[in-house]
Amino acid sequence: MIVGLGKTGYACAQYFVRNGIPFSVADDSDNPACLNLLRKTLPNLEVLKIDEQAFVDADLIVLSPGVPLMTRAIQSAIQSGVSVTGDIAMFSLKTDKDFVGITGTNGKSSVTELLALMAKYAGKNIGMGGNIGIPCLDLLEKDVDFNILEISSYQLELADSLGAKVAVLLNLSPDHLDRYENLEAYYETKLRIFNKCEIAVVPRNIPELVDQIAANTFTFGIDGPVGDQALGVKDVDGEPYLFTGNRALLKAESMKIKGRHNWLNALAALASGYGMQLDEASMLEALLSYPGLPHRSEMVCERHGVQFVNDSKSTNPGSSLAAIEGFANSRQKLILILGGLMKGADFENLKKSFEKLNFSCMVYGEDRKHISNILDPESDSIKSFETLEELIKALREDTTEGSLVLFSPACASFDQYRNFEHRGEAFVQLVEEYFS
Ligand code: UMA
Ligand code: ADP
Repeated sequence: MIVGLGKTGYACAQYFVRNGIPFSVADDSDNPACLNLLRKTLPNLEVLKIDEQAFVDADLIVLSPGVPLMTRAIQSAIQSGVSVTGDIAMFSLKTDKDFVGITGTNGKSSVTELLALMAKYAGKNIGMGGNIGIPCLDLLEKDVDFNILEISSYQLELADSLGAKVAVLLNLSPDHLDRYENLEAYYETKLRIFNKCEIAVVPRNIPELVDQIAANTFTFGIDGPVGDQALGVKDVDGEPYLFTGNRALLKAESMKIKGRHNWLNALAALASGYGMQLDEASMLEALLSYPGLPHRSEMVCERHGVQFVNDSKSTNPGSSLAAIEGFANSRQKLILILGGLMKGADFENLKKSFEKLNFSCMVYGEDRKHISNILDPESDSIKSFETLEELIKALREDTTEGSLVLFSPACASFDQYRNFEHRGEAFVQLVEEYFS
């Protein structure tokens, strides 16, 4: 029983068709995302609703990551002995190739793409997929040297013994609290990335983790690295350099990707590359040429001396904090734009940063009042707007030459946009319109 007919469900259905395995499909929607596509292969396919009746006879449920495991019908199927799995677990059982699994609250797509580029520069033929948008079951068909998977916490919920050759945790900060009972539950799910891995890549700022993991470990952090298999950042003649052990690799500012969070991403990708025995010189060459992904701390334009950064992919406070730390400096006036749906996230650290660093803040969208109340309960210094368009229109009055406008919403986009890409494109278009 395939539950959810989006990208995951469709890839799973194709896998079952290829392997002659009979299946049914269930989805809550009257018009599931990939129904028309699947009907090209199976014109008479009927889609069941997600309810207990549909699941009583199932041998196995393959659950799409967007359908919560706690869904009542899924829980009662489990109680009556039906096994539930996910595409990542199926992939790890079926693949005969090594794979790197990358998770973390933020930076997954950036590091997945970067590692893929490093592998290509090192002459490897790789497959890349998972949460980044290419369902992992599609990768089983490809003849590659190894695969690189971006893995979300939703996907890890359904993968007990992953068995990655290299398992990478980038960072942990509050997110998805609308789906998990508490933060611990979310963090525990993330740590499943290390189950049965051969090599672990671990952030040094979670020290208790390093001792917990029974694998060959690489660590990375913003501090100076100590010992073998430790990567970090150290100053050389007053300039920050990426280091492995006591060896300088390259000047951090020479990379196209900017901000300390991107230095950490670079170190995590390098550590993963060492784990996969990629040639170091090729990895460094890739690192210097990597432009980063759109909508992630992306410098989009400069108008009348004002710089505009599109960080629409920021859907939680942790990623906005990283962007603020990356861009806040004493030379430029920073104007931060927040807004959208908070998803139950904790904005306390963002509030501390707002108090400590000298930036101004504007908000829009459904949770705008809540956000400004948290950041600045005592005053009305935060300007608030219903839509992003009204905000950008008003922004013209607030910007002076030398300002930097950082669109890093810290929220989900679904109140007013289809997704983060749509939101980022809207931001760029509005800037073009009102600042030309
Ligand atoms: N559906 C239900 N009931 C529900 C929820 C969903 O019936 O309660 C149905 C919908 O009607 C729809 C289908 O399920 O037809 C969609 O399934 P899905 O939400 O699992 O989406 P997919 O298209 O299969 O995409 C999933 C990931 N989506 C989610 O985790 C929500 C994609 O990550 C991933 O790229 C893709 O698999 C391939 O692996 C997206 C994402 O937002 C980008 N991920 C989250 C994030 O990055 O924060 C975790
Ligand atoms: P993910 O795939 O985990 O959502 P992305 O690479 O798409 O991560 O980036 C999402 C957001 O997180 C962007 O706003 C980006 O600027 C920010 N970000 C990227 N790397 C990090 C990091 N190491 N720490 C914190 N934030 C980050």
